[in-house]
Amino acid sequence: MDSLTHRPRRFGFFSFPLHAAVGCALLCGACTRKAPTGADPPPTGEPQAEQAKGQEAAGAEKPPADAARRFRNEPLIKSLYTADPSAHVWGGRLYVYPSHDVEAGIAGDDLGSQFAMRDYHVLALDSAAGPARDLGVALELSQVPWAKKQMWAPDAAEKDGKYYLYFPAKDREDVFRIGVAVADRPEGPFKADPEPIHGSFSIDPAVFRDRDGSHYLYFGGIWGGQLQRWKSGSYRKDDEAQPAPSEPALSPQVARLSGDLRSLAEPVRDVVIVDEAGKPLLSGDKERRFFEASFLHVYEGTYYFSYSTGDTHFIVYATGKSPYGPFTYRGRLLEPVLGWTNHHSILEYGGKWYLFYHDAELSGGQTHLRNVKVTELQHQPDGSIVPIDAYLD
Ligand code: FUB
Repeated sequence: MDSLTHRPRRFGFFSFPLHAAVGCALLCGACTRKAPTGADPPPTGEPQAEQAKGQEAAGAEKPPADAARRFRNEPLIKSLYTADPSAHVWGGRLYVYPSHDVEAGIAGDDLGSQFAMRDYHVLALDSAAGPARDLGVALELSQVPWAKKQMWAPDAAEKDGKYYLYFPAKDREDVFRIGVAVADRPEGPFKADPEPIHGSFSIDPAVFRDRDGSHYLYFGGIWGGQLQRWKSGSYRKDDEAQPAPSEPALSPQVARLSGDLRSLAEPVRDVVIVDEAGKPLLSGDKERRFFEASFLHVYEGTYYFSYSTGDTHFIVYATGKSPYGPFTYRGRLLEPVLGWTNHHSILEYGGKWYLFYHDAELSGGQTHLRNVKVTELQHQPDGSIVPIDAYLD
């Protein structure tokens, strides 16, 4: 299927999508696409008036041609808005650590200011098909001494019966850092370390445990994720420039974690993603280059690094022989979803592989009000992944 025929039309980075207007029509039953059931309570903390404000912004637009398409999967939970799902199995049980989206009444911009999340909830699933149950608030912004705002995509790890929540947030100087918080139970409550992880920066932490028990922290995101401000090696507030289109793209970052999982055991290094000729992907190669949402999994001894291409809206993957890379680009694994962002995790459970992802079905297409979903993922005998379309037709 030609992805261009169903790519949602969007206006600026993280800005309000055209689909929001479509959402109004869907909720009125005007289209055939599945709409949130009327019996569901409105998500907590998101006043209807605030949602309507957003819908007016795109109200003048006409629905795109793909508005009548049916979604492949249902939201895992409808009582709150969730995004950026990091799924784990602890003690044989499935948990999801998502972002908790809220309507903060902040206008969308290219830095993602409207993503003004203030806490994390943990979800539990009784089966991979869902639904998910909300286990409550695991960590709040007010409990993190160094953080000022914007609790973005988290991840979690477990070691020796302790649970570790990794999360990005802006510090008092509006610099994104990555923090860690520790709990005795998967659902928290988590207690945050007083300072962010030394040497961390940018967004979207993802923790990978290798077979030898070592843990690696991947992170980074361009544009609102501020990775470009660090390209000189130190933070430059006004340096928003990406490399020239013919230059190598900015790389995601990785470092091995120390044994207590609360600090970096080594200097951060670039995760280099190369093309089939071994050349680093270029900044102008927007359908393949890294944007945000790092994730690493291993399948049959091969390391798969997957990520979002951001402004082209794909989840793509690259493979390598080490958790450090380099990784060779292999292809797309998730086509664009409803909403601007695309963010995922991949997990084996009960002998099958699953992709956890999000879209904005529940809010009718409001990019900053998303919902997590799950679908099965297939590795083929040659190691490639069968690309997933979030729509049925
Ligand atoms: O949820 C806020 C941001 O949107 C995440 O950090 C990105 O990965 C994107 O999903």
